[in-house]
Amino acid sequence: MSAASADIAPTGAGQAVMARLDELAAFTDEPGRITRLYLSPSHRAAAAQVAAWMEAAGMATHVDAAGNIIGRLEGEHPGLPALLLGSHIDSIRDAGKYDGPLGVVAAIAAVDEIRRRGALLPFAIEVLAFGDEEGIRFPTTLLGSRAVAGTFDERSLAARDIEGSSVEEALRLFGCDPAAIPGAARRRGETLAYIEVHIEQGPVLERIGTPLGVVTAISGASRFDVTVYGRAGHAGTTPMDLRWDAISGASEMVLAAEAIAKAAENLVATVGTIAVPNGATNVIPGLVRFSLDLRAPVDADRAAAEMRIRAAFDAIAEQRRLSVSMVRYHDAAATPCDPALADGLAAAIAGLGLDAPRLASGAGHDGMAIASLCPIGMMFVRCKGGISHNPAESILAEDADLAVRALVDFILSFDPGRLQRPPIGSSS
Ligand code: HGY
Ligand code: MN
Ligand code: MN
Repeated sequence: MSAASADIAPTGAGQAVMARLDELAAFTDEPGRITRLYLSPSHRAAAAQVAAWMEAAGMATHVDAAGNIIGRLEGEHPGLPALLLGSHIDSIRDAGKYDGPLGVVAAIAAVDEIRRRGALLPFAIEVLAFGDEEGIRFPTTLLGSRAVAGTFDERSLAARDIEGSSVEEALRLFGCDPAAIPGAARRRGETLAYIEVHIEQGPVLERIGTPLGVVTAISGASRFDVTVYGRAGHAGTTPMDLRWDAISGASEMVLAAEAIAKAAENLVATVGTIAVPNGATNVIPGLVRFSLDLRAPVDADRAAAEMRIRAAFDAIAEQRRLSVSMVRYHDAAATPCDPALADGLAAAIAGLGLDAPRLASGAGHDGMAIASLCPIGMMFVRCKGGISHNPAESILAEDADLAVRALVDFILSFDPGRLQRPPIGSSS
Protein backbone atom coordinates (compact mmCIF):
# COMPACT_ATOMS: atom_id res chain seq x y z
CA MET A 1 0.00 0.00 0.00
CA SER A 2 1.56 3.37 -0.82
CA ALA A 3 1.48 6.50 1.27
CA ALA A 4 -1.37 7.83 -0.79
CA SER A 5 -3.72 5.14 0.48
CA ALA A 6 -2.32 4.89 4.01
CA ASP A 7 -4.27 7.09 6.42
CA ILE A 8 -1.28 8.81 8.02
CA ALA A 9 -1.69 12.10 9.83
CA PRO A 10 1.64 13.99 10.12
CA THR A 11 2.73 14.33 13.76
CA GLY A 12 4.31 17.72 13.25
CA ALA A 13 7.83 16.34 13.61
CA GLY A 14 8.16 16.74 9.88
CA GLN A 15 7.40 20.44 10.02
CA ALA A 16 9.97 20.90 12.78
CA VAL A 17 12.56 18.98 10.79
CA MET A 18 11.91 21.12 7.71
CA ALA A 19 12.19 24.31 9.76
CA ARG A 20 15.55 23.21 11.15
CA LEU A 21 16.81 22.26 7.69
CA ASP A 22 15.91 25.76 6.55
CA GLU A 23 17.88 27.16 9.51
CA LEU A 24 20.88 24.93 8.75
CA ALA A 25 20.81 26.01 5.10
CA ALA A 26 21.64 29.55 6.22
CA PHE A 27 25.10 28.42 7.36
CA THR A 28 27.11 28.87 4.15
CA ASP A 29 30.56 30.02 3.04
CA GLU A 30 29.05 31.59 -0.08
CA PRO A 31 26.14 34.00 0.56
CA GLY A 32 23.23 33.38 -1.78
CA ARG A 33 23.85 29.67 -2.09
CA ILE A 34 24.56 26.70 0.19
CA THR A 35 28.26 25.85 0.33
CA ARG A 36 29.41 24.42 3.66
CA LEU A 37 32.90 22.99 3.36
CA TYR A 38 34.73 20.83 5.89
CA LEU A 39 36.27 22.87 8.75
CA SER A 40 35.13 26.17 7.22
CA PRO A 41 33.57 29.01 9.27
CA SER A 42 30.09 27.89 8.14
CA HIS A 43 30.84 24.32 9.21
CA ARG A 44 31.84 25.58 12.65
CA ALA A 45 28.67 27.71 12.94
CA ALA A 46 26.46 24.85 11.74
CA ALA A 47 28.19 22.53 14.22
CA ALA A 48 27.34 24.86 17.10
CA GLN A 49 23.70 24.94 16.03
CA VAL A 50 23.53 21.15 15.69
CA ALA A 51 25.14 20.73 19.13
CA ALA A 52 22.52 23.06 20.61
CA TRP A 53 19.71 20.99 19.07
CA MET A 54 21.33 17.81 20.40
CA GLU A 55 21.51 19.28 23.91
CA ALA A 56 17.89 20.44 23.70
CA ALA A 57 17.03 16.80 22.94
CA GLY A 58 18.75 15.73 26.15
CA MET A 59 22.05 14.60 24.71
CA ALA A 60 25.51 15.31 26.07
CA THR A 61 27.64 16.68 23.22
CA HIS A 62 31.27 16.94 22.25
CA VAL A 63 33.35 17.68 19.14
CA ASP A 64 35.85 14.95 18.38
CA ALA A 65 39.38 15.49 17.06
CA ALA A 66 38.22 15.21 13.42
CA GLY A 67 35.54 17.89 13.82
CA ASN A 68 32.56 15.52 14.14
CA ILE A 69 29.76 16.80 16.38
CA ILE A 70 28.55 13.96 18.61
CA GLY A 71 25.50 13.84 20.87
CA ARG A 72 24.86 10.97 23.28
CA LEU A 73 21.73 9.86 25.14
CA GLU A 74 22.47 7.24 27.77
CA GLY A 75 20.40 4.03 27.99
CA GLU A 76 18.90 2.46 31.08
CA HIS A 77 22.27 2.90 32.73
CA PRO A 78 25.36 4.92 31.74
CA GLY A 79 28.13 3.61 29.51
CA LEU A 80 26.17 1.08 27.46
CA PRO A 81 27.22 0.31 23.85
CA ALA A 82 25.61 2.78 21.46
CA LEU A 83 23.34 2.62 18.45
CA LEU A 84 24.85 5.24 16.14
CA LEU A 85 22.64 7.53 14.04
CA GLY A 86 23.63 10.42 11.86
CA SER A 87 24.86 11.74 8.53
CA HIS A 88 26.99 14.63 7.28
CA ILE A 89 26.59 18.42 7.56
CA ASP A 90 29.17 19.39 4.96
CA SER A 91 27.92 20.08 1.44
CA ILE A 92 28.99 20.41 -2.15
CA ARG A 93 29.16 23.93 -3.63
CA ASP A 94 25.70 25.37 -4.44
CA ALA A 95 24.04 22.46 -2.67
CA GLY A 96 20.50 21.57 -1.76
CA LYS A 97 19.26 21.69 1.84
CA TYR A 98 18.71 17.98 2.45
CA ASP A 99 21.75 15.89 1.33
CA GLY A 100 23.28 15.11 4.73
CA PRO A 101 21.51 17.47 7.13
CA LEU A 102 18.23 15.53 6.84
CA GLY A 103 19.88 12.50 8.46
CA VAL A 104 21.27 14.53 11.35
CA VAL A 105 18.12 16.57 12.05
CA ALA A 106 15.84 13.52 11.73
CA ALA A 107 18.05 11.56 14.15
CA ILE A 108 17.93 14.38 16.72
CA ALA A 109 14.14 14.52 16.33
CA ALA A 110 13.93 10.76 16.91
CA VAL A 111 16.05 10.98 20.06
CA ASP A 112 13.91 13.86 21.28
CA GLU A 113 10.75 11.77 20.77
CA ILE A 114 12.25 8.75 22.53
CA ARG A 115 13.25 10.90 25.48
CA ARG A 116 9.80 12.54 25.52
CA ARG A 117 8.23 9.09 25.77
CA GLY A 118 10.56 8.31 28.70
CA ALA A 119 11.81 5.15 26.99
CA LEU A 120 14.82 3.68 28.80
CA LEU A 121 16.69 1.51 26.31
CA PRO A 122 19.22 -1.32 26.81
CA PHE A 123 21.68 0.71 24.75
CA ALA A 124 22.81 4.30 24.39
CA ILE A 125 22.07 6.35 21.29
CA GLU A 126 24.63 8.62 19.65
CA VAL A 127 23.95 11.09 16.85
CA LEU A 128 27.00 11.94 14.74
CA ALA A 129 27.23 14.94 12.41
CA PHE A 130 30.16 14.14 10.12
CA GLY A 131 32.10 16.93 8.42
CA ASP A 132 33.84 15.59 5.32
CA GLU A 133 31.48 13.27 3.50
CA GLU A 134 31.38 15.25 0.26
CA GLY A 135 35.15 15.66 0.09
CA ILE A 136 34.97 18.99 -1.76
CA ARG A 137 37.42 21.26 0.08
CA PHE A 138 40.36 18.83 0.23
CA PRO A 139 41.27 15.87 -2.03
CA THR A 140 39.90 13.60 0.69
CA THR A 141 36.52 12.23 1.71
CA LEU A 142 34.94 10.46 4.70
CA LEU A 143 37.64 11.85 7.02
CA GLY A 144 35.17 12.29 9.89
CA SER A 145 33.58 8.88 9.66
CA ARG A 146 36.98 7.24 9.13
CA ALA A 147 38.24 8.86 12.33
CA VAL A 148 35.28 7.36 14.22
CA ALA A 149 35.85 3.97 12.56
CA GLY A 150 39.58 4.06 13.36
CA THR A 151 40.61 3.97 9.69
CA PHE A 152 41.75 7.60 9.37
CA ASP A 153 44.95 7.74 7.29
CA GLU A 154 47.18 10.36 8.90
CA ARG A 155 48.68 11.15 5.47
CA SER A 156 45.35 12.92 4.84
CA LEU A 157 46.49 15.64 7.25
CA ALA A 158 48.86 16.90 4.55
CA ALA A 159 46.13 17.24 1.90
CA ARG A 160 45.74 20.88 0.85
CA ASP A 161 42.77 22.93 -0.41
CA ILE A 162 42.98 25.32 -3.37
CA GLU A 163 44.21 28.08 -1.06
CA GLY A 164 47.04 25.85 0.12
CA SER A 165 45.71 25.22 3.65
CA SER A 166 46.29 21.68 4.89
CA VAL A 167 43.75 19.51 6.70
CA GLU A 168 46.05 19.69 9.72
CA GLU A 169 46.07 23.50 9.72
CA ALA A 170 42.31 23.64 9.17
CA LEU A 171 41.68 21.23 12.04
CA ARG A 172 43.72 23.40 14.41
CA LEU A 173 41.86 26.52 13.26
CA PHE A 174 38.59 24.62 13.91
CA GLY A 175 39.80 24.00 17.46
CA CYS A 176 40.78 20.35 17.02
CA ASP A 177 44.04 18.62 17.84
CA PRO A 178 45.04 16.42 14.86
CA ALA A 179 47.31 14.37 17.11
CA ALA A 180 44.22 13.29 19.03
CA ILE A 181 42.48 11.78 15.99
CA PRO A 182 43.52 8.20 16.82
CA GLY A 183 41.72 8.74 20.14
CA ALA A 184 38.49 9.56 18.28
CA ALA A 185 38.30 5.95 17.08
CA ARG A 186 35.62 3.89 18.81
CA ARG A 187 36.94 1.02 20.92
CA ARG A 188 35.79 -2.56 20.32
CA GLY A 189 32.26 -3.20 21.58
CA GLU A 190 31.39 0.47 22.12
CA THR A 191 29.03 0.53 19.11
CA LEU A 192 26.22 -1.77 18.07
CA ALA A 193 25.14 -0.53 14.64
CA TYR A 194 24.86 2.61 12.51
CA ILE A 195 21.63 3.84 10.91
CA GLU A 196 21.54 6.74 8.46
CA VAL A 197 18.48 8.47 7.06
CA HIS A 198 19.27 10.13 3.73
CA ILE A 199 17.44 11.48 0.69
CA GLU A 200 17.45 8.92 -2.11
CA GLN A 201 19.10 11.31 -4.57
CA GLY A 202 17.45 9.24 -7.31
CA PRO A 203 14.01 8.75 -8.91
CA VAL A 204 13.00 5.27 -7.70
CA LEU A 205 10.79 6.05 -4.66
CA GLU A 206 9.02 8.86 -6.48
CA ARG A 207 8.40 6.53 -9.44
CA ILE A 208 6.99 3.82 -7.14
CA GLY A 209 4.91 6.48 -5.34
CA THR A 210 6.07 5.78 -1.81
CA PRO A 211 7.99 8.00 0.64
CA LEU A 212 10.51 5.67 2.28
CA GLY A 213 12.83 2.88 1.15
CA VAL A 214 15.48 0.57 2.61
CA VAL A 215 19.02 0.52 1.24
CA THR A 216 20.51 -2.88 0.35
CA ALA A 217 24.07 -1.74 -0.45
CA ILE A 218 26.17 1.32 -1.31
CA SER A 219 28.05 1.34 -4.62
CA GLY A 220 31.84 1.30 -4.49
CA ALA A 221 33.53 4.51 -5.62
CA SER A 222 36.91 5.70 -6.88
CA ARG A 223 38.06 9.28 -7.40
CA PHE A 224 40.97 10.27 -9.67
CA ASP A 225 43.01 13.37 -10.46
CA VAL A 226 43.85 13.33 -14.20
CA THR A 227 46.48 15.65 -15.69
CA VAL A 228 47.08 15.94 -19.44
CA TYR A 229 50.42 17.43 -20.52
CA GLY A 230 50.85 18.97 -24.00
CA ARG A 231 52.90 21.95 -25.14
CA ALA A 232 51.73 25.54 -24.85
CA GLY A 233 52.00 27.43 -28.13
CA HIS A 234 50.90 30.43 -30.07
CA ALA A 235 47.28 30.11 -31.24
CA GLY A 236 47.96 32.13 -34.37
CA THR A 237 51.21 30.75 -35.67
CA THR A 238 51.14 27.03 -34.88
CA PRO A 239 49.80 24.86 -37.71
CA MET A 240 47.10 22.37 -36.61
CA ASP A 241 49.28 19.32 -37.32
CA LEU A 242 52.09 20.62 -35.11
CA ARG A 243 50.03 21.12 -31.96
CA TRP A 244 50.23 19.21 -28.70
CA ASP A 245 46.87 20.50 -27.51
CA ALA A 246 46.05 19.35 -23.96
CA ILE A 247 42.38 20.46 -24.09
CA SER A 248 41.67 18.57 -27.32
CA GLY A 249 43.31 15.49 -25.82
CA ALA A 250 41.46 15.84 -22.51
CA SER A 251 38.17 16.30 -24.36
CA GLU A 252 38.71 13.06 -26.25
CA MET A 253 39.53 11.33 -22.95
CA VAL A 254 36.35 12.64 -21.29
CA LEU A 255 34.27 11.24 -24.15
CA ALA A 256 36.19 7.95 -24.01
CA ALA A 257 35.40 7.56 -20.28
CA GLU A 258 31.75 8.34 -20.99
CA ALA A 259 31.63 5.75 -23.81
CA ILE A 260 33.22 3.06 -21.61
CA ALA A 261 30.66 3.71 -18.84
CA LYS A 262 27.75 3.74 -21.30
CA ALA A 263 28.87 0.42 -22.75
CA ALA A 264 29.12 -1.20 -19.29
CA GLU A 265 26.26 -2.59 -17.17
CA ASN A 266 25.83 -0.78 -13.84
CA LEU A 267 28.78 1.60 -14.03
CA VAL A 268 28.82 5.39 -13.94
CA ALA A 269 31.75 7.67 -14.79
CA THR A 270 31.68 11.40 -14.20
CA VAL A 271 34.08 14.22 -15.00
CA GLY A 272 32.88 16.90 -12.60
CA THR A 273 35.67 19.43 -12.86
CA ILE A 274 38.10 20.46 -15.60
CA ALA A 275 40.67 23.23 -15.30
CA VAL A 276 43.23 24.88 -17.55
CA PRO A 277 45.77 26.60 -15.31
CA ASN A 278 47.09 29.74 -17.08
CA GLY A 279 44.63 29.17 -19.93
CA ALA A 280 44.18 32.04 -22.42
CA THR A 281 42.27 32.60 -25.63
CA ASN A 282 45.42 32.93 -27.72
CA VAL A 283 47.43 30.10 -26.17
CA ILE A 284 47.33 26.45 -27.19
CA PRO A 285 46.82 24.78 -23.79
CA GLY A 286 49.84 22.90 -22.51
CA LEU A 287 48.21 21.44 -19.39
CA VAL A 288 44.70 20.40 -18.34
CA ARG A 289 43.52 18.83 -15.08
CA PHE A 290 40.21 17.05 -14.68
CA SER A 291 38.51 14.88 -12.05
CA LEU A 292 37.12 11.42 -12.68
CA ASP A 293 34.56 9.69 -10.43
CA LEU A 294 33.82 5.99 -11.02
CA ARG A 295 31.00 4.05 -9.29
CA ALA A 296 29.68 0.50 -9.52
CA PRO A 297 27.79 -1.85 -7.20
CA VAL A 298 30.36 -4.56 -8.01
CA ASP A 299 34.01 -3.73 -7.19
CA ALA A 300 35.42 -5.97 -9.94
CA ASP A 301 33.41 -4.04 -12.55
CA ARG A 302 34.79 -0.75 -11.24
CA ALA A 303 38.37 -2.10 -11.31
CA ALA A 304 37.94 -3.42 -14.88
CA ALA A 305 36.53 -0.08 -16.01
CA GLU A 306 39.48 1.73 -14.46
CA MET A 307 41.86 -0.44 -16.50
CA ARG A 308 39.92 0.19 -19.70
CA ILE A 309 39.85 3.93 -19.06
CA ARG A 310 43.58 4.03 -18.30
CA ALA A 311 44.31 2.19 -21.57
CA ALA A 312 42.06 4.56 -23.54
CA PHE A 313 43.71 7.63 -22.02
CA ASP A 314 47.20 6.28 -22.79
CA ALA A 315 46.23 5.53 -26.41
CA ILE A 316 44.80 9.04 -26.90
CA ALA A 317 47.89 10.60 -25.36
CA GLU A 318 50.15 8.52 -27.56
CA GLN A 319 48.23 9.39 -30.71
CA ARG A 320 48.28 13.11 -29.87
CA ARG A 321 51.92 13.26 -28.60
CA LEU A 322 50.67 14.14 -25.12
CA SER A 323 51.31 12.53 -21.77
CA VAL A 324 48.73 11.77 -19.11
CA SER A 325 48.74 10.92 -15.41
CA MET A 326 45.70 9.41 -13.64
CA VAL A 327 46.15 9.36 -9.86
CA ARG A 328 43.58 7.58 -7.69
CA TYR A 329 43.14 9.42 -4.37
CA HIS A 330 39.97 7.79 -3.07
CA ASP A 331 38.76 4.23 -3.16
CA ALA A 332 35.82 2.88 -1.18
CA ALA A 333 34.61 -0.68 -1.64
CA ALA A 334 30.96 -1.44 -2.35
CA THR A 335 29.34 -1.74 1.08
CA PRO A 336 26.46 -4.08 1.89
CA CYS A 337 23.90 -3.03 4.51
CA ASP A 338 23.24 -5.50 7.30
CA PRO A 339 20.22 -7.68 6.40
CA ALA A 340 18.84 -7.65 9.96
CA LEU A 341 19.03 -3.86 10.09
CA ALA A 342 17.40 -3.66 6.66
CA ASP A 343 14.62 -5.97 7.85
CA GLY A 344 14.19 -3.86 11.00
CA LEU A 345 13.90 -0.67 8.96
CA ALA A 346 11.48 -2.35 6.55
CA ALA A 347 9.33 -3.54 9.47
CA ALA A 348 9.26 -0.05 10.97
CA ILE A 349 8.24 1.47 7.62
CA ALA A 350 5.60 -1.22 7.05
CA GLY A 351 4.32 -0.54 10.57
CA LEU A 352 3.29 2.89 9.29
CA GLY A 353 1.19 1.21 6.62
CA LEU A 354 3.70 1.97 3.88
CA ASP A 355 5.50 -0.09 1.26
CA ALA A 356 9.17 -0.61 2.10
CA PRO A 357 10.97 -1.10 -1.22
CA ARG A 358 14.60 -2.17 -1.14
CA LEU A 359 17.05 -0.31 -3.36
CA ALA A 360 20.80 0.15 -3.82
CA SER A 361 22.55 3.48 -3.33
CA GLY A 362 24.58 4.84 -6.24
CA ALA A 363 25.59 7.71 -3.98
CA GLY A 364 28.35 7.30 -1.40
CA HIS A 365 27.70 7.78 2.31
CA ASP A 366 29.55 7.83 5.63
CA GLY A 367 28.26 4.33 6.24
CA MET A 368 31.00 3.10 3.84
CA ALA A 369 33.55 4.07 6.49
CA ILE A 370 31.47 3.13 9.54
CA ALA A 371 30.87 -0.36 8.10
CA SER A 372 34.40 -1.32 9.20
CA LEU A 373 33.35 -0.58 12.80
CA CYS A 374 29.84 -2.03 13.02
CA PRO A 375 26.89 -3.19 10.85
CA ILE A 376 25.15 -0.41 8.94
CA GLY A 377 21.63 0.30 7.73
CA MET A 378 20.15 3.14 5.67
CA MET A 379 16.66 4.50 5.14
CA PHE A 380 16.00 6.54 1.98
CA VAL A 381 13.52 9.39 1.79
CA ARG A 382 11.88 10.29 -1.52
CA CYS A 383 13.17 13.47 -3.15
CA LYS A 384 11.44 15.45 -5.90
CA GLY A 385 12.46 14.33 -9.37
CA GLY A 386 15.36 12.41 -7.82
CA ILE A 387 17.27 15.69 -8.00
CA SER A 388 20.28 16.13 -5.72
CA HIS A 389 23.66 17.89 -5.72
CA ASN A 390 21.53 20.76 -6.98
CA PRO A 391 19.84 23.64 -5.11
CA ALA A 392 16.52 22.38 -6.51
CA GLU A 393 16.75 19.36 -4.16
CA SER A 394 13.46 19.05 -2.24
CA ILE A 395 11.44 16.71 -0.01
CA LEU A 396 7.95 16.78 1.51
CA ALA A 397 7.39 17.62 5.18
CA GLU A 398 5.05 14.62 5.38
CA ASP A 399 7.86 12.36 4.18
CA ALA A 400 10.25 13.83 6.75
CA ASP A 401 7.57 13.19 9.38
CA LEU A 402 7.24 9.56 8.31
CA ALA A 403 11.02 9.12 8.32
CA VAL A 404 11.25 10.31 11.93
CA ARG A 405 8.36 8.07 12.96
CA ALA A 406 9.87 5.04 11.23
CA LEU A 407 13.26 5.77 12.83
CA VAL A 408 11.67 6.03 16.29
CA ASP A 409 9.84 2.74 15.78
CA PHE A 410 13.03 1.09 14.51
CA ILE A 411 15.00 2.25 17.56
CA LEU A 412 12.34 1.13 20.02
CA SER A 413 12.31 -2.36 18.49
CA PHE A 414 16.07 -2.59 17.81
CA ASP A 415 17.52 -5.88 19.08
CA PRO A 416 21.34 -6.08 18.71
CA GLY A 417 21.11 -9.85 19.09
CA ARG A 418 19.54 -10.12 15.65
CA LEU A 419 22.50 -8.59 13.82
CA GLN A 420 24.15 -10.81 11.22
CA ARG A 421 27.64 -9.64 12.08
CA PRO A 422 27.91 -9.02 15.82
CA PRO A 423 29.62 -5.64 16.42
CA ILE A 424 33.41 -5.84 16.59
CA GLY A 425 34.53 -6.95 20.04
CA SER A 426 31.10 -8.12 21.19
CA SER A 427 31.15 -11.39 23.18
CA SER A 428 28.92 -13.38 20.80
O1 HGY B 1 29.59 11.54 -3.95
C1 HGY B 1 28.65 11.06 -3.32
O2 HGY B 1 28.08 10.08 -3.73
C2 HGY B 1 28.22 11.68 -2.04
O3 HGY B 1 27.20 12.60 -2.29
N1 HGY B 1 29.33 12.33 -1.41
MN1 MN C 1 25.08 12.72 1.30
MN1 MN D 1 26.26 14.39 -1.56
